[in-house]
Amino acid sequence: MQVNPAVTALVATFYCFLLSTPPAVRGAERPNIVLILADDLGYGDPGCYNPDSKIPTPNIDRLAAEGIRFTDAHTPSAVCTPTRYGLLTGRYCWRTRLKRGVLIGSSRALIEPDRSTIAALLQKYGYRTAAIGKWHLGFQDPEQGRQVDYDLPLRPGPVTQGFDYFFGIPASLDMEPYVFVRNDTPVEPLLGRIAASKMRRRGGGGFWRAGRISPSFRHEDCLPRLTREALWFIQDHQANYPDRPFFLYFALTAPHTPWMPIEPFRGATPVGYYGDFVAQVDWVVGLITAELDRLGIAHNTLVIFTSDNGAHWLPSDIQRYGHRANGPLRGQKADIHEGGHRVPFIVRWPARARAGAVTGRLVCLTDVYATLAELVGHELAENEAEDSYSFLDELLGSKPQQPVRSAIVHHSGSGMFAIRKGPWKLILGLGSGGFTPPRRLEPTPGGPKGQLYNLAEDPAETRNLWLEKPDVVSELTQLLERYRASGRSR
Ligand SMILES: [Ca+2]
Repeated sequence: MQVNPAVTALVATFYCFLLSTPPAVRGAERPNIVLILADDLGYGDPGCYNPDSKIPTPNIDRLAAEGIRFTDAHTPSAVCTPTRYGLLTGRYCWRTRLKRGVLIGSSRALIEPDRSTIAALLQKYGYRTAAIGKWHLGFQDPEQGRQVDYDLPLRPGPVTQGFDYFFGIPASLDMEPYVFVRNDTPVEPLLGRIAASKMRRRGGGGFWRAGRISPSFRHEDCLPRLTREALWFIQDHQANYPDRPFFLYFALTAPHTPWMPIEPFRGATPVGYYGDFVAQVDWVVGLITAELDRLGIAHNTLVIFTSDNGAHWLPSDIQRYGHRANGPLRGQKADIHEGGHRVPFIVRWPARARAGAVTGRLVCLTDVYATLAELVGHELAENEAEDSYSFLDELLGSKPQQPVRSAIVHHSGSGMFAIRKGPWKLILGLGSGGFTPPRRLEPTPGGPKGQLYNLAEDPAETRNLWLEKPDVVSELTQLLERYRASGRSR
């Protein structure tokens, strides 16, 4: 039979189109989603990111080997609260009332009541959603008062912002009040007080601030308790809602201070309490993935593992332990330099995503929103996830159906801005903008007013090209201004 070559070509083109178009994953095929967010874990802690890491991380390494490891992934801020806002809403936090720093345990809700979150999005598409772990985004309406009243329902809060279930602590593990909250209620009254612990880096015991505490709360028990809750949620879901997919946002309280590894991990690494705590974090990751295996649901579960900012790791720690928690990157947590916000980012989805891949694709944690939206076939509204770009094509190895991120805004703990496009990174200011001294420097007459680095040639940000490349300075400054003024970068 003669076949018209034009028809053959047309059919071939059609099949190519089908293959290159990632259809939204529908109904019963939708994957479970487990998003594990470590707290202050550095780019150089997991072995898969740093062959010289002194901390064994076999479970995180296994996720990377079975999934995709991103080498140029960034948190939208170099500290906790704003990163969490950005991750959940797909929008940079500096657009909100919080312009620098973080919330504390008595802060009112930061996420605006009319704003969607990834949890609310997934709820709409049939998911059961849970947040377990550190919230750190405030409770109750800021219009109704300044301080959270823990005797009243903690609404707005996780359960009004898209989560069917919440179990966790209000803020960081070194911030009072020290109490577990289930849904919108503390599990125990805040009857006690605890004095501050100042033993931060030597002598163990960890660091926390003085304040209110519930009778049975023990800092050391926090991570194991949260882990049991996360495992329980997965088991309960499979037992009672097997026909629906679930979304678990598991926000670990570690390896943030206080560094309090439990017994099997004490002394397990040559990196002190911090290293032992990171080893415990890795074990927690392994417990979650083992549970997915045991229940036979790992194949169609999309697991994301990442961190909310870089490690709080001083030059003296590097010297003392010979371990680079932020790898070869400059700076640490809260800094505008790469050590502050470039983090491990691993995605594993055996059913659909590429396995064993490493990518230099530029992503921001705000991009999780648009990626999951594309996955379920949701079109973003104008006022939804304004700083979010889908990277679904990167997971599937397909042609992008949506614009790909070309630039990213960085933000330090003290509110210093930077913008990155291609190899160029422009920082609006001198100094680290964070924990590393000097935080801010005034320009000298005739000297640079900010910092410009070429990360392709100088990944450790050692050579400031601000004066040599005025065109790049001008172009990136304008782009950042546009992103700030327009209320969106998508
Ligand atoms: Ca953090």
